[in-house]
Amino acid sequence: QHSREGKVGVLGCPMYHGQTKPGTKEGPAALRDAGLLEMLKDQGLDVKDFGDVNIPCLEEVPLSDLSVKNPKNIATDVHKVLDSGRACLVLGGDHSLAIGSIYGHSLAELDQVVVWVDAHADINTPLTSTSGNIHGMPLSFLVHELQPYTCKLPGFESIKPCISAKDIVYIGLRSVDPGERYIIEKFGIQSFSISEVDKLGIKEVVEKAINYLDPEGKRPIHLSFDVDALDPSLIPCTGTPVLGGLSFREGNYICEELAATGRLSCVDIVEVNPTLGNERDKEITVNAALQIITRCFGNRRQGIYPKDYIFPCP
Ligand code: HAR
Ligand code: MN
Ligand code: MN
Ligand code: MN
Repeated sequence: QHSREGKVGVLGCPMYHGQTKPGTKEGPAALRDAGLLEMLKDQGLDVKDFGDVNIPCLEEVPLSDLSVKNPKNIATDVHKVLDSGRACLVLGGDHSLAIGSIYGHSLAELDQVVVWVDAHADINTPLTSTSGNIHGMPLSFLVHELQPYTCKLPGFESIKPCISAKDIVYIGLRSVDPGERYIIEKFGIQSFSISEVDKLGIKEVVEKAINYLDPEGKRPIHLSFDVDALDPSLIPCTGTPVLGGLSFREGNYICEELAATGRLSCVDIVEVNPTLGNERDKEITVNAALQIITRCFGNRRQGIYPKDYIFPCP
């Protein structure tokens, strides 16, 4: 069992080919410029910035090659960060980056489980997708059981399916395509849509999610957090907002509880698009995302103090 606690590697992933709005490539810079690294250090973490994954531009490489290079580069870098003994924080970028981050996680750790917090299920196959956008498909390339029902995209040969349907939990879904709902039911994927959050409350949802994925509490956790899971009032700068999302408190709670397991080894924060909306929207979005990130790495709302805290006495 690795101890990545207290050690974080930050990896920017300015991915934008998974959808049609290029501004997601500005996500990592917006989060860093707003003081992400300092915030993490201030909470007593050992933080190392691994820079950005090399994401080739459309102008430099033909489209058919992008699908080849991007997931592979992301996977290689995530593997590297995890092998350095740190938890990996992947800053997106659109959600197609999760193809690379989850695959990269599988190269470093056996037996990961995936918590997918999102308004969307992102499990369309290239055959069920009506948009053709890869950020709506990442899980379809990764789930073993789906492989007979999907086609290999040219260049995805380097990405091997590495998770089972039973090792995924969704939280916050409220925009699910027919093919995706069919997949969720056919393969029995555990889903706590926003309706279950309404019905059960966030405490029970998170408890059930963790117990379902790993009743013995041994497996590394991959959190793929799409900021559009939160209500659009909290995250105005995202490409596909859906009304009626998680409250800020629910989002914070999910991350606090996952961090408390001590087994959160990789976190994706995706779909921040700082080029949408005005300056105020950008500030709201980035602040919300930053706070969510700090919760993932042990900053609790009840207050914390570092291990080496010296209690002053006269
Ligand atoms: N389900 C739709 C599609 O496949 C929209 C999903 C994409 N939006 C996201 N992903 N932000 O979470 O095109
Ligand atoms: Mn998503
Ligand atoms: Mn390794
Ligand atoms: Mn989404």
